[in-house]
Amino acid sequence: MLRLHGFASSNYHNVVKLVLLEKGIEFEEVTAYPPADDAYKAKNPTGKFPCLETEDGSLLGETKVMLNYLEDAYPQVPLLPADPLRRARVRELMELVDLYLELPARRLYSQALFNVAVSDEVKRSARAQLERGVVGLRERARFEPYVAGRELTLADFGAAIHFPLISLTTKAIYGEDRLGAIPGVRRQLELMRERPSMKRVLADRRVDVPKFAAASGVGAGEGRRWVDLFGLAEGGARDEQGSLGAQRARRRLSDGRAAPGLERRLGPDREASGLVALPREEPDLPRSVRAGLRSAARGSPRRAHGAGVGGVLRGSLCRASRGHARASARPHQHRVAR
Ligand SMILES: N[C@@H](CCC(=O)N[C@@H](CS)C(=O)NCC(=O)O)C(=O)O
Repeated sequence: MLRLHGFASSNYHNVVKLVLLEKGIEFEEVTAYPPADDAYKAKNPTGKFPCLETEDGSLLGETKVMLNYLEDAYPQVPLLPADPLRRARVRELMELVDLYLELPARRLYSQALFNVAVSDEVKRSARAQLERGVVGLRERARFEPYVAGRELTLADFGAAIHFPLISLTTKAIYGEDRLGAIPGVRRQLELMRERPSMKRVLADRRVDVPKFAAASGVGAGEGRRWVDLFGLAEGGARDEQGSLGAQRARRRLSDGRAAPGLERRLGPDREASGLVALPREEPDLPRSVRAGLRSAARGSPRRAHGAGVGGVLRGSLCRASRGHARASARPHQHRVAR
């Protein structure tokens, strides 16, 4: 049986999981949280999550590679068109979403989601990349109603998982949901949310977020905030489908006084975004981790990592988890029954 190693709060993990579910492939999820320990790195040397173990025990890293493998090895439920050019177009859309939308948005997650400011320079350069992505999506995506046209394709899963967080993040940082105005995005997300695969992924994510927060070593209060934030991201471009957590998060994020102990921290960028409410105290991360996050947010080359400053599911938060996870002898890896 195939095994998907990773964690159910992770965007990239969930993209692969959606494709496994859509294709009706039997698989087992083996939960492993960042930071990658030696056992995980033996499976995926980059230490990135997820990694896919094939039926013969071979191991694959990199999400889009996994998707293409699943398409080649399990063609019964096709998620790419037969025509080579149309296949290439789907793959172009997947690259566009990852490179020019998800990765730059990820550089902003630390401020948008975790109250750790990113520098103006990071905001400027992320915006330039995001604009390429927005223009690319407008020009290349079809949304008829799916990203690449009338058929559901591999490109729809990354979109369904990443778009809501990108919307939330661009609204928080630039005061505008940069995807919201693209015709068809909202409808595609609505359709995707109706799919049983997506319902299952979102339900599993809800269960995992507190575990992920605990594995990352943040305190209970911050953990609850993460639950709320992920709930908010479920709403995506359309709010009304959000969970209870999403509704609570919206209240917290929109009026700074709704939740006890929270206040809006005044500052030019946050003030403009109107979205970030902060705990009265610093988030309950250890001091060394907060210093690391700030340093990364300033764009310090020593700390900068991957595509830039950290974010929730890669980079800073994952780095944030490192100290804690090492200090606590908490086992990192366990199997989850499906
Ligand atoms: N290019 C990778 C990106 C995967 C990625 O960034 N995963 C995050 C979790 S969503 C991660 O591994 N974070 C831990 C880290 O960066 O150390 C892929 O496509 O699989």
